Amino acid sequence: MKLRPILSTAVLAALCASHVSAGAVLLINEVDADQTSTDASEFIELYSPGGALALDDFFVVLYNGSTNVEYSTFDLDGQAVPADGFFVIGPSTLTVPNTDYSPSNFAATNAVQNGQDAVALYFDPTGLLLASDFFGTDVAAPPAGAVLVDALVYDTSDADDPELLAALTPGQPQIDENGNGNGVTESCSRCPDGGTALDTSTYAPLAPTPGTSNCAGFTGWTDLGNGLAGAGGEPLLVGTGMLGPDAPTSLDLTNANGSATAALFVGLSAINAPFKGGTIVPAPDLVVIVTTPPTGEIPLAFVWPDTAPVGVPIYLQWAIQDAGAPVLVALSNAISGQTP
Ligand SMILES: [Ca+2]
Ligand SMILES: [Ca+2]
Ligand SMILES: [Ca+2]
Ligand SMILES: [Ca+2]
Repeated sequence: MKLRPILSTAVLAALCASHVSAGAVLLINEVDADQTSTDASEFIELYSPGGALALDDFFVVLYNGSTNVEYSTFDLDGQAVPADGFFVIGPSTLTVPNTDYSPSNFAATNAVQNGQDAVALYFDPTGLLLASDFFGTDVAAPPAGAVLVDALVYDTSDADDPELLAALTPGQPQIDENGNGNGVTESCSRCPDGGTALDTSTYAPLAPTPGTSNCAGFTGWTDLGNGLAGAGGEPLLVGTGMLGPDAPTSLDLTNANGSATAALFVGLSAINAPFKGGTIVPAPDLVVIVTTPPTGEIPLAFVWPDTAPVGVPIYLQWAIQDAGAPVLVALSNAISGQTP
């Protein structure tokens, strides 16, 4: 007589998958694949938001984009994330600061292909898998029981890889390590650290920081209010992105009067002065005059300059010609940030 297992492997895997993602216990946080000349300082940084974490039954698997097949697997059995939450896998030559683990199969040079390729993190709830079970597997067919925890599909100025993206991070962006033209001196970095498993939208090419935060000293935007409604209500200014060297930033104005003259006030200090029946927050050091498009929306995306002065506050607010405003000028809310 055959005993029926109480829980099938598939059910067990599903249970553990929900456990792993619900706790968001471990994420890929940073990958540096490309350096100047021969790549000898490649690393993969994992991040545990909760701090120390045993890494038994976790595997880091590298996939080659041209074949969509595994080319290196690092078995993390017996390893542990230290209390600071950052765990660095790098070469045994210790060319990478803060290296926590140098697997014997992590080559001294060219261990991490430059893309279009992928790094994936799996958990094995069965406790039965070996690194060799991953060897030569197609990205779409990992060994039975392996649960995908997190992944990054990346490149160095290459086209997107449809097979890797579909299998690992469907609907998510592929990250270009060379997105700022500095691939050899920057890495694919999540900022803020951690984030949501399998969501790659917060990666940016930033300076390599093995074993430490990818965006220490970076700041976000603060909404300072003080909007003044026009005919269609208050124009809304939203700043997104972390302010830091080479970090993607956007300043998006919506709900403004269309086809109207508008002025963006930029200041390095706040004045909070009465203005057109409302309050202007920035003490203007720079005023940019434009005509709003008919949609009344002005998206402005840019990369925060790495030459920006350090520790300087910046204040922004729009004023838009609007017949529905008390003195014919509507104001967006003001926002502020601080250069890192
Ligand atoms: Ca490389
Ligand atoms: Ca790099
Ligand atoms: Ca491919
Ligand atoms: Ca880091």
